[in-house]
Amino acid sequence: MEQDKQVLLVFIQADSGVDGTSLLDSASSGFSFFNSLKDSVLSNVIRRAQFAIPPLALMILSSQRVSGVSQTICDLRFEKVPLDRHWDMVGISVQTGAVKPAFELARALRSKGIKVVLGGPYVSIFPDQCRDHADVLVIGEADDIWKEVQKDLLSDCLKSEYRVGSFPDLSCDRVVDKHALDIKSYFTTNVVQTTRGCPYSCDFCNVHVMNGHKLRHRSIPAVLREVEGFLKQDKRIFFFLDDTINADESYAEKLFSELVPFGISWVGQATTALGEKPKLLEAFSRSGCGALLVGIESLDDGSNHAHQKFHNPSNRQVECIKNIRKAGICVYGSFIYGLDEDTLELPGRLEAFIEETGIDVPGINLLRPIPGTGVFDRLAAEGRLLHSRDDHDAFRFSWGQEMLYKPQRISLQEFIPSYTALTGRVFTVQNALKRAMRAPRLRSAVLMFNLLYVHMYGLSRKDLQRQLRELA
Ligand code: B12
Ligand code: SF4
Repeated sequence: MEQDKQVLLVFIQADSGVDGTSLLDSASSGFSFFNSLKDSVLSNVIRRAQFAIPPLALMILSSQRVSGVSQTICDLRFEKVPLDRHWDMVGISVQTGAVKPAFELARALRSKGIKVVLGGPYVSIFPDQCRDHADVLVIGEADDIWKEVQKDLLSDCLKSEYRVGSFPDLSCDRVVDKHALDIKSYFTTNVVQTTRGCPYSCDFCNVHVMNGHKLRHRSIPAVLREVEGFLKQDKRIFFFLDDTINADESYAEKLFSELVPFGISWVGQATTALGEKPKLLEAFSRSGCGALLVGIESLDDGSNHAHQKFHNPSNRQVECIKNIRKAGICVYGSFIYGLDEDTLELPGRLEAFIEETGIDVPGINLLRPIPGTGVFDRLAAEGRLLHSRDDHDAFRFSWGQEMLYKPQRISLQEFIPSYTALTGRVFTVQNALKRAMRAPRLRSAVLMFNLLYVHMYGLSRKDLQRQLRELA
């Protein structure tokens, strides 16, 4: 009997960030054995405990089965590429900030005669930059076309490019399963997406570029079946990966009301507008929502507008966040300091806002101009990027550890000390304990996140101070 063709699907680890923060330049830490041991232990804890969820994209692809092809997922956050086994084809998911390690892996595999397929956000936005690094490119959302690629592999007629003509229709039922995953590596494997696309156009984001502005829905019965099926293998918490789980309020209300009997607990991402919708809030709370990440970005409407973010006006934020927390849902508030209209008085307001609202886990990010976003092109045109616009490696994934552009209204020499002073005040052990004590739920998780941030923002300050010295 002929053996199945073996396909490996690889998810690349980022240098830093949620994949396990480390100093961008370890020499600046004043190397000591103790320091590096502590940093590597904490980096491991962060990787495993913080967001150790499987790559849904690769679960979706491996669930598109073709007879005669066997698929395995390799997540480089937890394992090395298993080169001791035979692979007919390796697919790599290329994210924009991790292009370099993806291309290096592709080169190493191709030198061994293994066929390499590249897909994912970077390939979909910058196919021309990827051509020389792959045997096959898949451009766009590959939910359906992946079967065609596998069939062509079987008949030995792979094309050099597969381009998805239109966004896949999510309303037809595609089963997502976990057979290709190593379930025990993860904090949970219950990752579900109910909609794709985003009606908004924030210029620092490329979700609307990759997935379009129209919200595409999966059918509610299909999502319910998926939740039921997932629960049989893994009873842990669910992550709903939709960018805005309340984007279509009536769909969300129906879905989460129907999920109440499943007795799950879940987390997701929402806009603060949820705080003004009591029925939806109640459906979220009753269906087991423990925490929501909300993107607040700047407290200055002018700044948000300068970046094409018009939803969530600042005068309604406080009330909305309080209402969400009153419903028993923790709030992870994600801010960006350094947007175009931000000034040096913003940090004081931000600290007061975190206190007033009682935000359980604050995340104070630096703007990351990601190639392929509106803000990247604008900053390049205005001469405000700190690296050449063609050097995509320079715009790597990292935590709030380096400035990649010049803020509009604050000089870098003033901005960096102002940001590091802010994170130094917000992320203290004392504040971590206080936030955990007052959290409406999930107190140990709130404590863990806040304590990890004390460590991570400490590293961010060291890297930024080094950058400031270099700039001087
Ligand atoms: C869940 C999530 C995470 C999770 C899981 C990571 C993951 N990618 O699965 C965690 C929390 C770990 C995470 C971490 C980070 N994330 Co994140 N994350 C998301 C989120 C919300 C959903 C990802 C998802 O599952 N989408 C659904 C799937 C189905 O879509 P997809 O990944 O695009 O895959 C489709 C196609 O691209 C293609 N495809 C993808 N891979 C491959 C591979 C092959 C071989 C083929 C053929 C096709 C193919 O087919 C898929 C099916 O249609 C997205 C936003 C979004 N809407 O996508 C951000 C997003 C991917 N993250 C982003 C960022 C910046 C990060 C971090 C850098 C944050 C940080 N500072 O540390 C890290 C980087 C981690 C890493 N190693 O890449 C950016 C990436 C920007 C970019 N252009 O690359 C996004 C787009 C958010 C944004 N607003 O810009 N993230
Ligand atoms: S940041 Fe969120 S709301 Fe804004 S465009 Fe991206 S996904 Fe949509």
